[in-house]
Amino acid sequence: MKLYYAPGACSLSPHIVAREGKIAIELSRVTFDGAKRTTAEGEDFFVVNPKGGYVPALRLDSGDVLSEGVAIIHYLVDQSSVTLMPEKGSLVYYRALEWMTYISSEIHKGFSPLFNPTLSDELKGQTKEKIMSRLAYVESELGKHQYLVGDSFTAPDAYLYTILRWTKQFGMSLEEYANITAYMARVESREAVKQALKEEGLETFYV
Ligand SMILES: N[C@@H](CCC(=O)N[C@@H](CS)C(=O)NCC(=O)O)C(=O)O
Repeated sequence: MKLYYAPGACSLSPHIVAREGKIAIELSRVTFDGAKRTTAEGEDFFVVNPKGGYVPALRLDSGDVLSEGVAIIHYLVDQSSVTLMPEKGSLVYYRALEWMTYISSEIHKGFSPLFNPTLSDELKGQTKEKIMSRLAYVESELGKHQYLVGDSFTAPDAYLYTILRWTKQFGMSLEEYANITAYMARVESREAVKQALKEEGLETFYV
């Protein structure tokens, strides 16, 4: 299997899940150069992922390509013998799905305007304020246990950690959120996470 990624992008979350799950994947870095996107192998990435040329995408051994981070993560979880999601059918399983959806639609996509270099300072400020207000809920939930759905790491933790790393990139302080800050350090100190960061050439920020 080959994961198409860009360093530090949301593709880091399936990368972490693969490393946590001890799943052998190859990595292919996608280079964004203006309107052009090229894989490490020189393919036009818009051909690999015609939905919009965005990462992540996962090429299966069959040659089929899966896109959408949440779907890729679930695919990887189901390939692994390591438990990375609560037991299917349990309430906590649906809590994990609830988190995946919330992170995807409310937090991940909440950051999207900040990647637009032409965004006005006013809109930047409003966007950051909205993200921070969403994080107030995350902060209170993380006061209850070590990870999002209990005291064990599960797939939504890979996703939340990946997205919240962007607060550094955009100069957003997590100082007022002690539980989130401790959580980021907890996730980042995991060997699989450190390995994925290293493979993408990324720094550790929290440990
Ligand atoms: N719906 C996609 C969105 C993925 C996405 O936002 N990818 C970003 C990186 S985090 C990207 O490749 N952006 C480039 C672009 O949209 O042109 C998913 O959830 O996987």
